[in-house]
Amino acid sequence: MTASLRLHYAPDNASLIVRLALEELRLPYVTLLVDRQARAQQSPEYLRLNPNGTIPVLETPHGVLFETAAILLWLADTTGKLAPKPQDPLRGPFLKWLFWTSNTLHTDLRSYFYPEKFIGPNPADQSQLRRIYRDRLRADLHILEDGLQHTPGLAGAAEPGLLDLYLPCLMRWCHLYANPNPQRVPDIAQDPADTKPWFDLTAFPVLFALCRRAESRASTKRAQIAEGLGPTPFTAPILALPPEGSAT
Ligand SMILES: N[C@@H](CCC(=O)N[C@@H](CS)C(=O)NCC(=O)O)C(=O)O
Repeated sequence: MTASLRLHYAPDNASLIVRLALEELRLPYVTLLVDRQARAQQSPEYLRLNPNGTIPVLETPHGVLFETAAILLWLADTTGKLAPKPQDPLRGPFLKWLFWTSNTLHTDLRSYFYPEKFIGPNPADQSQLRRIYRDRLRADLHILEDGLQHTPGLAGAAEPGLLDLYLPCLMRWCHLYANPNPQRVPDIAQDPADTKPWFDLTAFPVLFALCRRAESRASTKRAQIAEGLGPTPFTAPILALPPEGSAT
C-alpha cells in the first residue's frame, strides 16, 4: 500500500507535519506541489480532493484523506507506530492532546494567520481578531506546557510519537508569525495588534526541549532540505527558502 501514498503539499504548510511522519516511518511517498502563489488549493482539481481547500491532502489506498490529525492517526494506525496502542494507559491522554492540538492550538493559529478568512477585508476587524487569537494562543501555550509536564512519556521521549512531530511545527509557526520580519510578512508586521513579538519558546521548557530534540532527528533533516527550513527550524526558525513553491 505504501508505494501509492501521494502527499499534496506546499512548503512550510501543515503538510510539513505529514511529511515528518512519512519520513519518520520511512514510507515511500511522492509529493505534489500545491502552488499557493497561483491559489492552486482553490482549483477545481484540488477541491475535488479536499473541498475545504486546505493543505495537506494524502492520497492513500484507503481513499483521499484530509485533516492533518486524521492523516497522522491513519498513518499511526496502519503502521502500528508513532502512537500508544489502544490498551496502553497513555492512549487516552495521547488522544486528548492530539485532538486538542488539532482542534484548539492549530485552529487558533489558523485564525491568527488568516483573519481575513473569518472576519473579512476590513483591517481594523482583522486586527481585533488577531488580538483575540493572540491572547488565546498565549493561554493555549501555557495549557500545553502544563499538560505535557504532568503527562510523562506522552512526548519528548527518545522514540518520537505524533505529538513530537506535530507540536514543533506549531511552535515554528508561532515564532515566525508572532515575531514577524517586516520585510517578509508585512501584513502581520504592520498590524497594530502585533507591534511587539509575543512568543518566546524559552519560556516553555518542555516545549523547548521537544523542539530541540526534534531538530536532531534524521526525518527533520530530510524535511529541512526538501522544504528549505533553515538550520534550526523549531528552536530559532527563519522563513522557509524552499527549492520549489512557496509557503504563502
Ligand atoms: N484543519 C486543517 C488545517 C490545515 C491548514 O490550515 N492548512 C493551511 C496551510 S498551513 C492552508 O491550507 N492554507 C491555505 C488556505 O487556507 O487557503 C488541517 O488540519 O489539515
